[in-house]
Amino acid sequence: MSSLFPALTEALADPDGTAAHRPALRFGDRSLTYGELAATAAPLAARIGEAGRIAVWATPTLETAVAVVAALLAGVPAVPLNPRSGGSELGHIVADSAPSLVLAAPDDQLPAALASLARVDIDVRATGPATSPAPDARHLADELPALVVYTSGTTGPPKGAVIPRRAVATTLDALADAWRWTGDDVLVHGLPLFHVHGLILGILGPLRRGGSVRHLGRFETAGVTRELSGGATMLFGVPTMYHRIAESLPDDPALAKALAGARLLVSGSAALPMHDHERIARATGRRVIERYGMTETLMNTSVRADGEPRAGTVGVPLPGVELRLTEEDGTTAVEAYDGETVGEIQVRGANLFTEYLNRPDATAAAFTEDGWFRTGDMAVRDPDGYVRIVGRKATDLIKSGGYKIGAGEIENALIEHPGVREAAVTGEPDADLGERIVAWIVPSDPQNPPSTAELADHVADRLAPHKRPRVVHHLDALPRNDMGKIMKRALAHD
Ligand code: MCA
Ligand code: AMP
Repeated sequence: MSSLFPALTEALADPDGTAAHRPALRFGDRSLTYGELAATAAPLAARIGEAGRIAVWATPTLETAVAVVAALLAGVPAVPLNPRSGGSELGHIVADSAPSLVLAAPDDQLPAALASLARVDIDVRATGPATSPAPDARHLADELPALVVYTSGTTGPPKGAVIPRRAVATTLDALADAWRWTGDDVLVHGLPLFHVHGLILGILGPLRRGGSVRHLGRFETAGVTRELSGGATMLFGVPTMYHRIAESLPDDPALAKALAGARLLVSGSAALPMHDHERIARATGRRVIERYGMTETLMNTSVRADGEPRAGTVGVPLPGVELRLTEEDGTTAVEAYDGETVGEIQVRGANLFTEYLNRPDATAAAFTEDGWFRTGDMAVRDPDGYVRIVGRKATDLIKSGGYKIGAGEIENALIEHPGVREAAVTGEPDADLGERIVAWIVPSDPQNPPSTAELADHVADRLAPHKRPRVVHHLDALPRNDMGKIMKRALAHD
């Protein structure tokens, strides 16, 4: 396949050319031009070129961006790790993905779960011969994995979605078409770099266009104001970020002015509530547009830059994405475009992942016989094709802060606490997070139940802080049906 990053290839070929001097990445006060990125990523690529698969300690820093670009230049699949992951989650990901080494910034302290891996430090100031590592063409074939991104299911530990190079290229080019996204755009965001949204869209997206990205390190409205008033043209965020923006707007005219001047404000990873859409539109005169994607499919639909920014919808299928709604049987297509017939969204196209690593069973279950991927998201279609997501099939998947979290993985972690005899986890509406995680536990000793903080720390230490329960209810017993299955709907309505 041709280069994923033409501007970088150009900078490699001509280190003194115009392309080489264009800004590529900025994190705080550290930045790299395309020439500098080429000069630091190419030697790193040469160094890791023989590795089978590499892990990247994916802090929100320049180092992570350089590491992933180096892996892509080398044709070596990268597994981004959440640096806040707890021991059992990291242990699972490392055992499952079996990387041969981990790339980290020189001063990163790596946890015990990574102790068995060889470590290569990422030195963003190191330069080598500005030549391409010229990896074997075999390594750069379309179907070969670019990234393995771990994503939660309803039960069990996260699964590694294997994302091939063609899916990355396809999705980014489809978004370029939908958003009129060019090398002149300057993106600002504060998303984590171990998921599709922050890493593929937020870092690889600008690099594929030959444009630039300014990462905020951590999301803050002050950073959004600063960057959008200082030349940035686009903002990406999850609904929680737009909610916080909407909350700040009444007292922050500079933020309103900065947003009003942006070319495109894009929200994704979960539904942006209508109330936040309206508050932002009123204060800035600008509409946030939504796009809909998934780790396994990358991006499926979007409101187009030249289309009607219809709030409450995720727009229309992107170029090259086949989208259908199906009836309960999962195979009969819903023909209606009436804004009310609900069906499961299924998609096909070059934007899709190839498989779940080491999980042929899960991969097979995710596709229909004729190759449609079952998203589990439920939607209706307006007469002109705009898609409205109305819910999801599995109640055991929770979206909190834009992170997908499986109830089962939290239940398994809670049960490991000596003070917990039984546990069930649900999501409930939360104005800031979309949904908050609620744990329903039967304590081992009803007189002395573990505190909410203790259970939150327990889950954060094993899994990740964003998976911690925010509310804990104590019960004498979990409601079960005749088969012994926990009746979660009864819990949520208590
Ligand atoms: C709190 N913290 C703890 C504990 N409690 N740490 C350890 N143990 C505890 N018990 C820490 C947290 O780590 C964090 O640290 C701080 O306290 C506050 O945490 P929290 O309140 O949970 O979150 P927040 O900082 O308020 O974060 C809100 C957020 C975040 C910034 C919106 O949720 C976020 O970044 N979401 C993005 C999710 C995302 O990118 N999803 C994409 C996947 P500290 O303050 O130091 O940080 S979906 C996707 O990719 C698909 C393809 C798509 O469609 O996009
Ligand atoms: P993840 O598995 O973490 O990649 O999250 C993918 C899921 O996020 C999808 O299956 C949807 O449920 C949800 N999602 C992503 N974008 C949107 C959106 N704009 N509106 C509603 N849900 C979304």
